[in-house]
Amino acid sequence: MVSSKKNFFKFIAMFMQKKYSLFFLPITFLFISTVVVCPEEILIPGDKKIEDGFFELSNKNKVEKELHLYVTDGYQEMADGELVYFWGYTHAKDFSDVGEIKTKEERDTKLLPIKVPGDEIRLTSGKNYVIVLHNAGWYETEKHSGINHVAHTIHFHGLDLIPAVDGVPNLPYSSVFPGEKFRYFLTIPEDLEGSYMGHCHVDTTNHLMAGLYFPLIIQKNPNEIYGYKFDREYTLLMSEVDSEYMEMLRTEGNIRRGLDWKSNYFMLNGRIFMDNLINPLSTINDPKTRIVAYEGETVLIRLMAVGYNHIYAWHPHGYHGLVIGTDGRKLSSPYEKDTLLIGSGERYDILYKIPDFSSKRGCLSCNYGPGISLAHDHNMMGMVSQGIYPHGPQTIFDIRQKSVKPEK
Ligand SMILES: [Cu+2]
Repeated sequence: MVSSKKNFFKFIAMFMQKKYSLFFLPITFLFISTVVVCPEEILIPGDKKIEDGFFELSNKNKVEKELHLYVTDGYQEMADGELVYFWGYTHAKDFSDVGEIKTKEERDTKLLPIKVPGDEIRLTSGKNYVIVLHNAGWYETEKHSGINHVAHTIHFHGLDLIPAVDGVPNLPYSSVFPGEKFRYFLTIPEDLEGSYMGHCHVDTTNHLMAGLYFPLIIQKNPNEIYGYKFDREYTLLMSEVDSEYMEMLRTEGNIRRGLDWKSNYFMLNGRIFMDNLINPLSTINDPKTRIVAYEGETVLIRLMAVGYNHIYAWHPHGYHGLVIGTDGRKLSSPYEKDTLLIGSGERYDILYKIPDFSSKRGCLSCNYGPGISLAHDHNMMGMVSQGIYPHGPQTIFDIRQKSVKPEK
């Protein structure tokens, strides 16, 4: 090896004495810097090496859980009766492995229908996880649609991971094509907690906006975050969709029309509010979106946003929330807000203390007590899905008396 290196440099020296060496000089240096200076190994080691390193780092060889996520397409009914074509992360019961999906029949029998956003994933600090992404393929598209063979990834938004499991295509791994799968090895640090998201990072304008996102929660202890205790928690993910653009993807699949996107639905946990209060698909009739609490309790809201260009303005009537964390970090100086702007990718952890009405009512008109009050997007564009007010990201705080038995 030593002698071959010697010969190599001897050859370069001889070459440099030739007249035409000036012409080749830049190429020569480029060659030398590539072969001699850069390491022979590729930047990121292969899948097996990542796995070995993962187990070595984890120090226990123990995986807390292996979760299987499947990407496919489908329809979601909105509260105004419209069926919107979406892409989504879904799964089988308990996120178990049901193998590769090859037909629509297999998909519909083995997997839950897609939901936008995808179901929340909750991981525990200090544990190891393997998340397996399966591309289950498209089954609702026109045959000639340009999206029939697209690939996907999972980007764990906010977790600051190494490139190998960061979900950016070809950095260094190819994204996951129909029929393929990919394993993401995650070691969650002991000191990490908070609110995060997962989303696809392939052709992100199309894949993210089409519905490929889900809330990801890192929890140290139940009913506690950043040292604060709470009684109940709600994850509220605000997002937008252009149902006409989605229909274009389904039929034609021209992914180069990203700038044509014009959202006509603004959603809270994938739903819109309806003025018909008993509409079962409305935000307020979803137990994950209607904020129910009892006098004297503390409620944590994990607010998240996914968007094209909409900035949401989260505004609960009657309550100032204490913002204690953002983007997976504890705030050293928490602050109170009744209107909180949130843009695509951001997360806020907000505590709402519901006073005990009987002992802490401050004034006759203060809205602290049992009853219902509104919470909505104060960016008015968001409050007009399909052009109709108040069909947007709006829900209610439903505060109940202590004497009524709480439903945990
Ligand atoms: Cu994707």
